[in-house]
Amino acid sequence: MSDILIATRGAGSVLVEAGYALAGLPLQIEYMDYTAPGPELARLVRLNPLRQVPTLLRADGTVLTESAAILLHLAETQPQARLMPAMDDPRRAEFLRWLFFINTAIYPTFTYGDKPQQWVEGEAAGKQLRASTDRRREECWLQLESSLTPAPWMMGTDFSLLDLYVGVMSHWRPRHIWFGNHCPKLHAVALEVDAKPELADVWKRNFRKTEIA
Ligand SMILES: N[C@@H](CCC(=O)N[C@@H](CS)C(=O)NCC(=O)O)C(=O)O
Repeated sequence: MSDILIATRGAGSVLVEAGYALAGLPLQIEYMDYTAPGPELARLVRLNPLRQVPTLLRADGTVLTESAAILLHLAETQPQARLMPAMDDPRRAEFLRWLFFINTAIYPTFTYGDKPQQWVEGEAAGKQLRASTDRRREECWLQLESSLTPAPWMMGTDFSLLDLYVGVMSHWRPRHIWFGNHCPKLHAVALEVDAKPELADVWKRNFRKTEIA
């Protein structure tokens, strides 16, 4: 029996779809729309009170949430997939730093900026929250851009989960064109990730049209 991923096309669950594809593991994907009220959302909330995808139902009956937890566990249990620097690799600490930077500084900007009316009252406050979280996200990406020199991957010669996050998140606001103009090194990584043949089916399922320019 394979793990079951509760997913929304184009959302953070793409990261897990891609991780499983790179590890060559079977995965049953159940797509739903996390923004649409109904029985599928009610089930998601029961499994993950944060009502977020990815939510993973593991073959052993346990539930796993948080993309980084799911992917780090995958990397640990599937070392042949080489999804992160090994324990004794000097780049490991830096890898962890930026993985958590993306997850704790960048990802929440979507949580609070995507649906600002969930967090503040009034149109003006909503617009302000949207704008400030968008700005904060751009600042974070610029910090990452100036901190690492991909060659060709974020951690140097070896692909890692960091590349996956950059690749997937470049499809989201501020999107590829902004990355091309402001973060050319990250943009180059995103293009390489999008071109990975092992991930072609994942992209097809999730991003109708890649708006890379
Ligand atoms: N920290 C979580 C964030 C997941 C997340 O924010 N997913 C979005 C879709 S990309 C979501 O489900 N948003 C709905 C919500 O937060 O209400 C993770 O890394 O898995």
